[in-house]
Formats: sequence, structure tokens, C-alpha cells
Amino acid sequence: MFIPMLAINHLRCEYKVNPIGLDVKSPRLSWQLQSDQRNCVQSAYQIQLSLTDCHEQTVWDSGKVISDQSIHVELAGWEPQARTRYYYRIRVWDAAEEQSAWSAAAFFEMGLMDSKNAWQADWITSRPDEHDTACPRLRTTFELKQEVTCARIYVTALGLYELHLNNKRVGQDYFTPGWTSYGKRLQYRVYDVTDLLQAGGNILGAYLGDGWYKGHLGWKKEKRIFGDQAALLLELHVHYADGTVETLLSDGDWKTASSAICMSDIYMGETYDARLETDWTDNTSTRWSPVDVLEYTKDIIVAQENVPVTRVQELEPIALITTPQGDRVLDMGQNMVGWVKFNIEGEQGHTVELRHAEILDHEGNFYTENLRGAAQSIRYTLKGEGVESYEPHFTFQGFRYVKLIGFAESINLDDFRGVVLHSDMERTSDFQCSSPLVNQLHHNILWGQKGNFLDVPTDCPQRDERLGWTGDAQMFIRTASYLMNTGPFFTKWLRDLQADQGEDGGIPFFVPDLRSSTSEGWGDTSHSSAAWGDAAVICPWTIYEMYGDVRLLAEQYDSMKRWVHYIHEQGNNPYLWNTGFHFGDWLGLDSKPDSYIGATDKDFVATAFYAYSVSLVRKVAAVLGQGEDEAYYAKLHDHIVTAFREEFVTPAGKLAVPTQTAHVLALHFELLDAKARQRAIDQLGKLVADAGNHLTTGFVGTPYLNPVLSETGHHDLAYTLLFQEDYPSWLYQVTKGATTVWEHWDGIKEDGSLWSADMNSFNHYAYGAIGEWLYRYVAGIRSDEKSPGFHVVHIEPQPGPGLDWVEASLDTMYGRVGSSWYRRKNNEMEVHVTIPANVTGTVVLPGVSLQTVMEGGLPLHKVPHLQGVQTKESHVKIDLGSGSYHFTYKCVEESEPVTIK
Ligand code: RAM
Repeated sequence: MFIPMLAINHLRCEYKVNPIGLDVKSPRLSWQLQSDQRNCVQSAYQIQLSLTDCHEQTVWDSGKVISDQSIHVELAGWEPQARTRYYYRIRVWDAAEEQSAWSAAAFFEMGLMDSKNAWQADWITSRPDEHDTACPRLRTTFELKQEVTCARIYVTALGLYELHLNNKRVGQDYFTPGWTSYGKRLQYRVYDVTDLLQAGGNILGAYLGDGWYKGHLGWKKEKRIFGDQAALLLELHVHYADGTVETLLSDGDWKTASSAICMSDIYMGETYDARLETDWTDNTSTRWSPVDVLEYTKDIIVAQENVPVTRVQELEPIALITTPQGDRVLDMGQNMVGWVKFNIEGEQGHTVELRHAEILDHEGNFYTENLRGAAQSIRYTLKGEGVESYEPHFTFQGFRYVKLIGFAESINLDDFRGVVLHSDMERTSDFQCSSPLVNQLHHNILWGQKGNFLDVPTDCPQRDERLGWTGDAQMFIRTASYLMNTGPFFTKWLRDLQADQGEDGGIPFFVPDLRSSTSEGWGDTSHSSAAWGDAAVICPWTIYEMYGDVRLLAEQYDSMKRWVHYIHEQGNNPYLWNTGFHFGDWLGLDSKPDSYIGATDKDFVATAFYAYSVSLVRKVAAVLGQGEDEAYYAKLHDHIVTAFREEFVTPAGKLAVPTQTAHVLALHFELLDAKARQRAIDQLGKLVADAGNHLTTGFVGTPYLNPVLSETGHHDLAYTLLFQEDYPSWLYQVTKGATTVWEHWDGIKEDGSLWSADMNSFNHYAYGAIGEWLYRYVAGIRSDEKSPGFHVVHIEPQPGPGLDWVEASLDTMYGRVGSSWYRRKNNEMEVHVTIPANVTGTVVLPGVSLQTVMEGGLPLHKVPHLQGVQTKESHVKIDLGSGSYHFTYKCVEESEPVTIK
């Protein structure tokens, strides 16, 4: 096949492939260059927009723009029209002025644009009745007058909706319109329904579910947190061949009826009576009554921001177990999030039930105590008409095991499938190494993300919690952003965080916040814990570093400033944070008995994060060109660091808080002077050694522990921690058969007993933050904050004891970065590196003398454009342009002197 030398592909608009329903004033385009040459950089680009995919009618042409920018390119100076689809194509020039062909056309389609004022439809609802948990149906019928060229539905709901047009489900997304801070922001979605319409009569209907809006939410057994009436808002715009447009609106003419979904609740599960199923067209056995029009604001409606939740994969059960207690239980082989779909045949009126659990207990029995108030139960009553297929609608379960109740004697595993649902983020990386246990850990981290990125980053997906805990999100965001493209996911969530931020700048414990609407409120201590509230700063900064998203920084800048200002105002010392409630080093192993809060002094944690957040806000000010702010935050940071040292470092330079987490934070956030820093480095090594080369850290210390050890000359110790298999360690749970990451280091104890059921999730991603270390240190793929989004990439593989090889890749916005290393016999190393086109970078080869480095079989100095430098640490640093490189060299023994060039 002929491959052109320079080509353009991977076209994205606002991170997305052909998005429909954008309400962005200047949409941003991203593309990737493909070249068979090394050192390919873009010198110019041209973008053309057209109303057709064959580009015969250009509506906007950027002309040739001299720029190397190929991600988030704003279509500046051009204004999109509402409800219009634009096709775009791109071509580029490289440094040698070689021109690519035009890319294939991609498109983006605008939404309502002025969503506040654009809605003509009414909110409609079914009359509340005593069957409050049942899911009503709403429907309308209409005639099409002539041939249709295209049709769109614009829709949202209070609660959740599932649309059907002419008896076919509309769209492939679930849990729509997603979970936002409902009182302040509600997303609408756009569907292209051209192909679902039919000539003549049509029927359009929706199921409404309680969802997060009015179902159970939070651990206080509360419901109706955001409202008590589910409702639908919908517009269908039909474009006819003669150029006219007809609009069908949700209004008082719609009809409502009950449905076969008798109960559906995020935590509780679903009750479905198939005997009550009727066709959308049925008028004989279904009693359709008029809907109510509901007065509810439309001012808060915004276009869909996140990628949708979809069915991402299906799992086959691996076994049917009969437990000692006699239960029949399916084993899905994986702790997963979604639901089970099944086929069943039986008598009319017979009810079966599926219960869901994450684990079996010590004796092998079905265990649900850790679910607390979440029933996770599916009940299905058969209609008795041959094989019936069923899956739930507005609920999801976190489970590996499924207890089957009321099913026939013989069970066929083929009748059951686990449907995995989560926000449909692009998978962006791979990591394999010579240790099967570490590979399983990586797998578990990935599944932690799958299970907990269902529209909102949640702490856990199974018990009566499933909330957007801010602390957990900031701990895991960098790992998450290696594993998948989280740009749109966090863009949406951060807008909710900003919406829920207090007037004083405080940040709720979880976002969306449940406080505002509850009767009792969530108490005084419901917001602004150190390391939790700092998500306001850490999350946008991480998205900036990983995807180069300056717009998000600009959008969140005010919120970040308000957060650090909030801290500044606490207590009577503006440079320390020593008041208020904090989760501290949550679940640290050095906690007092009966406490969840680790031993690290809470004021220490709070002040350390204060300093860190201010240091990031200073960087953001610099990126945004806010010079005065930058100077202000630099000064503020100096003051905090000084106060921190006075308070927490002895005059002799010893950290006054003697925990692993304290040392990790002080080092990672660079809070110490040179003398104290060295003491802290040494002391951290000692603290880990004193704990028998084990960690004692909780949620706050753990994410930074191995990165800090690797950065401070304790890299081998980081590997030692990684490879521990006994409690407490990452691999302990792997050896216990975990398929996701646990909330506690000892969720299941050595003797098989369990951590207290009141808080024992087996799918909590916080400790999965070690994933970042695997990519950033072990494989060594690092971004450069000065050229974010991996426009400059640094590859610094760091082999260590216990691994013979690693193969890793990361699909950045620019294309695939690869880093693999292999330890061969006789101290030989092989390092394979790939840098995508329009990216430059460096590779640092550890423990090597420059003279021995070969690339592609040639000594380095004979390879055109490659120059290595020997650094002090017996590393060789080589500047690289794009391309694939194959380095081989002989490792220098630690003791061997290296000549520095
Ligand atoms: C637990 C949550 C979460 C944590 C908070 C403090 O209930 O599961 O992980 O952030 O507590």
C-alpha cells in the first residue's frame, strides 16, 4: 500500500470525533501528523470549513497559517451558526515545506448555542401518584408532511430519560442527561434521528427514571435530593426537502402512562414486570392520560460536555458456583460496573431476582454487607411468551458475583452477559512488563477507572455512596489521564465544581454537591478539607499538562484563585492552615485505633497542600499572562513556605512530623531548604525501612510516595515497595485475587476476615494512583509543563530490581509515544522510543557511558541529527525529533566511574 510521506489523521473537535450539539463560540480542532521521516514538524496549516462533506462550498478558510500548533486550534475570527453542521478538512506543511494532501473530512455540529433562550418546548411530567418509584412513559404522535432531509432531537430531563422513536431506542448513550449540579447546570443532548423517522405517522416516546435527581443518593438514605418530579424537555426539528422546518415540542398535548419498569433506582436496582409491557402504539390495554406541564427554569441548560456513557464491553460469566450456603452464584471473573442482561424462559408471572456482590466471604458465601443501604437487586417478572431478554434501564451495579434467585434448575451461562458501562473516553495507553503481578495491578487500576468514571469521578460504584469525592479525583486524575483521554470528562466535572463552590471559595467534599438541597444539610463540616478542595487547582492543572488545554485553565482560573483565597482567610495566620475539619491522610495505616485519619498532623497536610495549590495557581497565572497575579502568588507561596518551615521544621532541619506521608509531602511539594531536604530524603528511606520496607501512607501520601522515592535517589526502594506481596502493599490485594483496586490496604485480611463492613469497597481508585508512577517513572513517559500536552516529551525509563522488561505507550493528542526497555544478558540494555510527528523530546538512558550507546546498530555519533550528552548521574541524554529509535548499550555498574563530557 502506498503511504504518503506526510498525512493528516485523527481529526478531533473539542476532543471528540464528529461531535453533535456543541455550544462553543470558537470550537477547537486537533489533528495528528503522520510521516515516514524522522524529525517531522509542522510549519504551517490550513483549515477549511464547508457545509458539505465534499467541500464544494467553503464557508471559511483559514488560509495558510504559519504555526506548529496542531492541537486545540481555535477557529478564531469565525462565528458558527446554531444547529448547523460544518465539515472540516486540514492540510499541513512540514519544515521542508512539503505539503500534505487534504485530510478526509470530519465534522462538528453546533447545538442551540443560546440554550437559555432557545427552548420553545415545555417541561412535561406525569402526574405524581402513589407509585412514586415507577418509571412513567410520555409519548406523542405526529405526521410527516413530506420527504425529510434531516431531523434532530434536542432533549434533556429532570431525572433520566430513554427515548424511543417508532419503537426504536434513540441513541446509544445511557444515564442521560448525565449528572451535573442539577440546580445550577443541566445538560441537553442532540440526536440525529433522520433515519428513525418514517413517512406518514410517527410515534415518539420517553421513559423517565429517577436517577441521581430524585432517587436514593448519599449514605443518609435520602431521596429527592435535587427535586421530586421527573420531567422531560424535548424539541424535534424536522427539515423537509422543500427547505421548510417543522418543530415538534414537548407540551401539554403529550400523553403519559405507566410502564413495565415498576422501580428503577441507581443504588437499589430495578423491578420490571414484563406482563405490563405494551407497545408504544398501544391504545387498548394502556391508559394514556394527559401530562402535566411543569414550571421549571430553562436558564440552567447547557450543551452536553462530557463524552456519553455507553456500553463499552460485555463479559461472559466464567463460572456458576454453588456456595456453602446453597446459593447459586455467577462469577463474572471481574469486579465490574454496569448490569447483567439475560435471557429467560418460564411461566407468566414468575419472578426471578439477581443480587450483586463484589466478593465472596472467607467461607465462599455471597457477601453484601459492604453495600450498606444499596440493594443492587434486579427483579424480573416473566410475561411467559417464550425466550424473554431483559436488561435494566436506570440503575447500575458494582459486582463480580451475581446471586440467582428463582431461576430454573439448569442454568446456561450463555444466557447471561455482564454489560460494562462507563463514560466513553478514548483508551490512550498500554503497559506490559515482565511481572504478571504488576500487569494484574495495572489491569486493576484500569478497571477502577472503568467502574468509577460513569459520568462523574466517584469514590466507589457499589455501596450507597458513589459520589464525586473531590479528594479521590485529584489523587487519581493523572493516572486516569494516562489511561484514557479525560479532557471532556473533567471539563464537565470542573464546571460543576465551580458551580458548587461556595461564595467564600470553599469546595464541597463531593461534586456534584448534595448539601444545598437536603432538608437537614450535611452538617457544618461538609466542605473544604485540605487535599480534597485542592482538586479545584490540581485537576485543571493536570488536564493542562496532559492535553495542553489552556482554555480550561482560563475557565477555572477564578475558581482556583477563590479556593486559595478561602484558605488564606481561615484561622488567624494567613500563611498556615491550622483550622477546620480535614480528612488528613485518610486511611493512613499509622492512624490511632478506631480512627480513619492517619497520624500525619492535619495542619501539616493542610499547610502543605495550601503551598502546593498556591504554587500551581502561580504557574497558571504565568500561562495566562497574568503578570501581577503571578508575582502575588509567588510572594504568597514564599510566605507559606517560610511559615511552614517555622512551624514544622526544627532549626536543625528535621521535619517535626515523623511520618512517611509528612516526608513525602514536604519533598514532593518542595517545601524544604537544601539541608532539611537531604535530611528528609534520608529520613524517608529510614521510615520505610523501619516499617519493614513497607508503606504506612493513606490517601494523601500514597499517590506521591513512589514518585518521591524515585526522584530522591531511592528508586530501588520504590521498586521494593511495588514488589511487596504481603500487607500492606499494592500487590497484597493482587495476590488475594483482586481485579480492581481496594479502598483499604487490608480490605480482606490475611486470615480471610474482612475490614469493617461500614466502609469496605473493593473498587476504589485512590491507591491506583501508583499507575502514574508506572508510566512516568518505570516506563518514563513524561510531559513537559512548558510545552504541555506532550508537545515536548521526555522519556526517562527507570529500570529497577524485579523487572526485566517494560513495554508502554501513550496516545497523546499528537500521536503515540512509545517507551520500552529490555534488560538483556551481560548488562546489555535495549530501549525503544517512539516520538510522534510534530513533537520533540529527549530520552535519558540511565546508567550508561556515552561511548557505548548505539542507535539502530550504529554508534550514536554516526547517526544523523542525534547527539548525546553524558550527565553527572551517569545518564546519557539525547535530544530527539519525531520517529522511532532503537538504542542499545551496556549498563555501567554503579561503582564504575563515568567520564563526563
Ligand atoms: C469515603 C469515601 C472517599 C473518601 C471520603 C473521605 O467515604 O469513600 O473515598 O474521600 O470517605
